[in-house]
Amino acid sequence: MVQQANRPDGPGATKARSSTRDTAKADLVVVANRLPVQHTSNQEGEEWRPSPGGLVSALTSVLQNRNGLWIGWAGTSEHEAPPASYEGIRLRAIDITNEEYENFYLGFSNATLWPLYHDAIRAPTFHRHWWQSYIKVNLRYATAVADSVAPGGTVWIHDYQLQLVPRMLRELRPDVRIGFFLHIPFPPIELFMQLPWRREILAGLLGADLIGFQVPHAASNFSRMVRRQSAATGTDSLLHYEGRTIRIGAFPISVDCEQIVKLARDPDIRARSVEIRKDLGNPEVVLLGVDRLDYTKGIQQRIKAVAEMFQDGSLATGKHVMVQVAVPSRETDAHYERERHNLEQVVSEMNGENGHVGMPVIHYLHQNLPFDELVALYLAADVMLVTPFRDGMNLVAKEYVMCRTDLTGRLVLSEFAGAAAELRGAFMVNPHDLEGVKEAIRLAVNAGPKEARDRMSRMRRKTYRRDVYDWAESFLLALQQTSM
Ligand code: GDG
Repeated sequence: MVQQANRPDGPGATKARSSTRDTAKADLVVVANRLPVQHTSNQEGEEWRPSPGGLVSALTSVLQNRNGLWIGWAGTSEHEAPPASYEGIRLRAIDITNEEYENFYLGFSNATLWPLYHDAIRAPTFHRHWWQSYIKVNLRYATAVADSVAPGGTVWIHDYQLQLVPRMLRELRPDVRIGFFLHIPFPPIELFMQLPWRREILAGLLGADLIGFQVPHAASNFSRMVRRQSAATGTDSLLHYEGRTIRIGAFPISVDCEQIVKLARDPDIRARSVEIRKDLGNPEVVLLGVDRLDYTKGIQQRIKAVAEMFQDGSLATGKHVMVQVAVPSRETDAHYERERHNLEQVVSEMNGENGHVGMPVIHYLHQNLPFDELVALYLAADVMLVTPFRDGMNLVAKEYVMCRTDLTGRLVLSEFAGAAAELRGAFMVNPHDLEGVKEAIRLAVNAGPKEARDRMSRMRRKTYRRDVYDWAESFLLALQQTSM
């Protein structure tokens, strides 16, 4: 992966997991479901590598400057322990048993909270034993943090898997400053009310001094919910609860703009994008989708729209080609298995009905690609299709925009992605409205160079203004300014 060139097991990395306990307590602790390293095996052997992505780079950089520690699950219990340090920051691994993986992770996190927080696109499942496991694992994280953070230190907790940690940690360590950031949407009141443990989740979050969301709408959903369900009073941005003041705000996440622009200008990657277009038969227009294979991303619906356009003649075989990358995700979950099965059926129908020999209309990759290959694809694509039914932000949209240094390329974007609030130059769609999606694709495909340029430069200016490093710094600054 190009995004993170330095290896966590390189010179200076130590191997013993317990060594984190021997060193001084950390001034800043990041707590996330996963550590920033992942175990990989290839022909050369096995190793721990940095997890790709701008989030890891940004959090690593703030931790490096502040005697930092990252606490999370290594993603496996079958291999040797992860390194005790990475890029000058210490790592502390949380153990999760196979049973907890089933109940806490696949169960409560991904089959209860994930669908509930994404507008219940799939019916959320509620099981009491999943909830018990969620409490148990959250307490394990909270205890590890309490044991690792310096007096008066700062703790930044991430995402929906760890919503009870703020309160648990406050009870163990009232001296520390606690921030929480939710990467996914916070649902409207009517949906959140379904959760049998809604009060406990809200109380868990209210243990923080600052609670951050991707967009103002999510922040206000949360504040209104809290005022209705608890003794908290206040406004959308400031709550008073149990004698404390809690700040609520929107902190839209972004990407590593400089890094992406650098890759987009790399001659090898540019040459690769030309090669990709050639391999696709040098069509007039390449349409691209890149998503984790997840039912929230609207992949099938988008492919259906494109298929209908081939049928009604607005797209033509040979002249227009679509590429869909669907990155394997949560494969042991039945919902995801079904999603993959249905998606592959739609893809093969589309090719069966519209393709010619040696000329499919959609190229489908169920793979995790190296990031520079992804950049080459972004460069090869004339029209990027990002049509989730609901998405906290959607970084793919921002990555595409940052890659288009020559101001070409058009983005079709769901109004239900957090990114829609910033990327106003996109062709906006309601992904549930198939005719509307087709019309937006038609407009994007046929947009003239001047219109495309105006739209793209508007989106690039906006994205450039705040990258992922600014996001991390602004959250931590707001956290430092909270009253304790
Ligand atoms: C959650 C929220 C929020 C994709 N395919 C490959 C690959 N990717 C990378 C992309 C991008 C990331 O994965 C996907 O990020 P998204 O934001 O689009 O979506 P989620 O995974 O659902 O993320 C989301 C985000 O958290 C951050 O807060 O925006 O709303 O759901 O960076 O580049 N990377 C590589 N190979 C691939 O094949 N290397």
